Amino acid sequence: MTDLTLDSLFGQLWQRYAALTPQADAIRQLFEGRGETVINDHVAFRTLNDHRLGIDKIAAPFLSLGYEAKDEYRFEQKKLFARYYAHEDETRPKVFISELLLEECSDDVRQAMEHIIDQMTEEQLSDPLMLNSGRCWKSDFATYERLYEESEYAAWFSAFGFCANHFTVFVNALEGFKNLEELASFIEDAGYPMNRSGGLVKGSPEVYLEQCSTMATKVTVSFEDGEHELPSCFYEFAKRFEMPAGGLYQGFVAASADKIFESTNR
Ligand code: OOG
Ligand code: NI
Repeated sequence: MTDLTLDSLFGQLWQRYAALTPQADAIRQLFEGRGETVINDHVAFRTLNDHRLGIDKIAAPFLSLGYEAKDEYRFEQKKLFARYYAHEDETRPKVFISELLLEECSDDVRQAMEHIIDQMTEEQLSDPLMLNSGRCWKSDFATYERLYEESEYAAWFSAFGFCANHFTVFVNALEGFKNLEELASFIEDAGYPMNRSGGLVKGSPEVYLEQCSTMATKVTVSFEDGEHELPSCFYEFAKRFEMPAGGLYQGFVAASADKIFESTNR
């Protein structure tokens, strides 16, 4: 990992993400076609709270490249915990990593997720770039459907594994949109439906953060028991507001994040 730089890490992450999420590159190009410069606010990852692949494991390459752990968030209903990481160079995207709390899941979900981990080889488990290694296990659609009943997050993870779940455009750096509503209409007019769970725009200036996201692209996933079209990854848009003490708010907002997770719903 000695040769790894932030540029190459984010480049590799974007490559896998864009391949799974053609809408992201298409939307980015639409912005650039309007003369905008696209800067990322954050990149998000999903994992399980097993020590072999938990948040700390996903965060390791970022920590080795100068990132520091910041605030933590808890999503009771979804049985998730999350932490974000930031670089002192504020032009670098923040990194938001969540994990499913296996001890809070039913025996059925826990066993299915343990079956996934058991299939990972030593080499896969010790890969410093595990965060971008995709699905490292065999998986079947019957299990996906069962998992989906209890945890959409668990089902998504069983189908897609390790990758950037979304990149997020830093809207403050865009010039041609008055607000997120206007930006969302532009994206919907281009043919990409937005996530309306909890309303189109999540958050407000009062919590110093407004966010919206597309619904994840549907891609063909090959399971042991056939191929199915499932939501993969999505694109998010975040606008940050000035805090009374000065400077833009840098954290996340749990109530908004709770709804952003639903961008991978079927
Ligand atoms: C993360 C959802 C939360 C945000 O910006 O609040 C989030 C996910 O869907 O994995 O990204
Ligand atoms: Ni996000």
